[in-house]
Amino acid sequence: MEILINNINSKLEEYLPICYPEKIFEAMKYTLKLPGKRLRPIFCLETVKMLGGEIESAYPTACAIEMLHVQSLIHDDLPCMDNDDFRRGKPSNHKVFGEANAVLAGDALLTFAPQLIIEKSKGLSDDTTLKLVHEYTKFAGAYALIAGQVVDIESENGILTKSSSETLNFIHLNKTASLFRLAVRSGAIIANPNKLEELDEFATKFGLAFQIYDDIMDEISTFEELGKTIGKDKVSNKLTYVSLYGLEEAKQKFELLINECCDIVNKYDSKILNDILRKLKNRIIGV
Ligand code: GRG
Repeated sequence: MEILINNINSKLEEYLPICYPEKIFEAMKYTLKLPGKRLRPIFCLETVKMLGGEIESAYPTACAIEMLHVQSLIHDDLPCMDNDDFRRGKPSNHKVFGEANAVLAGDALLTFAPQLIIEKSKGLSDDTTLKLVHEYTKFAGAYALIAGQVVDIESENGILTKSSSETLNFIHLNKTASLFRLAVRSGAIIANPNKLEELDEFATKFGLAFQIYDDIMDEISTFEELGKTIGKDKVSNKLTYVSLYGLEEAKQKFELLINECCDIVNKYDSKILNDILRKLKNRIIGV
C-alpha cells in the first residue's frame, strides 16, 4: 500500500506545477500534500487493477478525485461551514492562506480536476474520457456532494424536513459515499463497465460505513490519530450515527456494512482493499 501511496503522491506533484500567481498554487498544494490516507485514489486504482485494466491510464482520474476530496475538506473547514482550525494534523488552509485564498484554492482544485482527466488520461477512448468527466460532474455537484453538505448544515441549524434517520442517511450517502462511488465507478468505467453496478454497491456501503467510522472516531479517538479537532460533534449536538443510535448500535451498523463490503471484495483479488477493510474494522471492533 505504501508504494501505491508514494506513486499517487508523486503524480499529484507532477500534475500540478507551480506557475504565476504562485500563491494560489501554494494554497492548492498545501492541503493536497499533507498526509491524507489517499483512500479515494486507492479505491479507483485498485478497482482498475482487480478488473484487469491498465493502472497507468487511471492515475489522472484517481488524482482528480483526490483533488475534489481536498477541495471539499478545504471548504468544509471554512468558518462559514464546519469551522475547523486543523486538518490532516496541521492548521487548515484558511488559517495559513486566509479565507479568500482558501475559497479560491478549493475552486481551483474543483475546476482543475476534470481538466486533468481530459488532458492527461493516456490510452483511453474519447468516449471513456467523456464518461469519466460526466461521473465527476455528477458526484461533485448539487445532486450529490453539495446536496449532502447543504442538508448537513441545515440539520445543524435544526432544520429537518425528513426523519432523523432518513436525513442522516441522505447526508452521508451524498457527502461521504459520493466520492467513494465516483472512485470505484470511474475504475470500472476504465477497466470493465460490466462490473460497475456490483462495485458501486460496494462503494455505497463502504461510504456509509466510513462515515459511521468517522462519527465513532470523533467520540473515541485523539487529535494525534485523526489530525483534526476531536469531540466537536458532541459539543455542537450534531446529528451523527453516534448521537442518533448510541455508540454500541453505531458500531453494530458499521460492522454489518463492513462485512457486506468484505463479501463483495472477496469475489475479487485486492489485498489492498481487504487490508483497508480489516484495518478499519480492527480499529472499531477489535480483532
Ligand atoms: C463540491 C463545490 C463543492 C463543495 C463541497 C464542503 C463540501 C461541499 C462538502 C464536505 C464534504 C466532507 C468534508 C465530507 C466528509 C467526508 C470525510 C469522512 C472526510 C474525511 O476523509 P478521510 O478520513 O480524510 O479519508 P483524509 O485526510 O485521510 O483524506
